[in-house]
Amino acid sequence: MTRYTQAVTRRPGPDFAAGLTTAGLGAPDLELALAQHAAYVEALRGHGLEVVELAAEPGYPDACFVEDTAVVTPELAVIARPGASPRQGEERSIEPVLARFRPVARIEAPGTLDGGDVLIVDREVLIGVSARTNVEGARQLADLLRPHGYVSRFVEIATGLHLKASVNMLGSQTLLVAHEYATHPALLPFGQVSVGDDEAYAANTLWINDRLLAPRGFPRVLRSLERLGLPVTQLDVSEFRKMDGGLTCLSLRF
Ligand code: CIR
Repeated sequence: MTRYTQAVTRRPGPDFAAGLTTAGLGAPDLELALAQHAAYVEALRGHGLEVVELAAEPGYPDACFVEDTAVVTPELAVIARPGASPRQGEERSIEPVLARFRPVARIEAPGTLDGGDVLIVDREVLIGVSARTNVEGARQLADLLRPHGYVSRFVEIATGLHLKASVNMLGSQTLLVAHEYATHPALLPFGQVSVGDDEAYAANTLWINDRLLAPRGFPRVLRSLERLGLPVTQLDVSEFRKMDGGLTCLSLRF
C-alpha cells in the first residue's frame, strides 16, 4: 500500500462563500472555516505528512478543494480539467507545485475530470463518471495510468457530487461505502463498511497511512471505523460541508 509523505493544501479565500454548493446548509463562516482548515493541516502534519500550504487563489472561491485539480501517483501527476466552468483554471497554479515532485501529464479537452472522482487503492483505480468527470476524461486518466500497471474501473455517479463523496478506502482491502454503491460491480472485490443515509456525509473519511481522519458528529460511522482497529481522529469540517466539500477534497496526498 502506498504510504504518503507529502500533502498540498490551499487556504480558503475571502470569497469562499461564493463557491459552488448544493448543500442548502447556509453560508459558511469564513473565520471558522479558516480555523477548521488550520486544524486539518495540523492533523495532516500530525499524521507525518509534510504539507505545502498554498495561499488562497483570488477569483476561485472553490480552490481550497485542491484535491479536484490533480491525481498524483508515485509515478506521475495528472493535472485535471475541472468539470465545473467556474473552477476551470484552478489547475494552472497547481501544475508548477506538483512538477517539483513528479513528471506531469494533463487531461485535455474535451475531457473533464475532477480529482474527487478518483480513488486509487494500490493499482486499482476507481473513476467516477459524474456531472464533473466525463467518459473522455476518465478514459484519458485510465490511458495515462495503464502503462504504470494500474487497472481502472468506471463508476457512474448518480448520488453525491463526486465518487469520494460516497466511496473511500480504509486500507488496501476495504472501502467505506454509501449503501447505494454497495453492489456496484467495481466495488465488489473489496470488503465494505457500509454508511447509512442518515450519516451519508461521513463516507468522506480520509485514510492516511493506516490512520483515519473522520468528520466529527457521525457516531454510527465512528463506531464502525473504531471496530477496524485503525486510529481515528475526528475533525470538524462543518463550514466545508456547507460548500459540498469535506476531508478528502481539502488536500492532495502522495
Ligand atoms: C464544488 O462544487 O466543486 C465545490 N464547492 C466542492 C468540491 C468538493 N470536492 C471534492 O469533494 N473533491
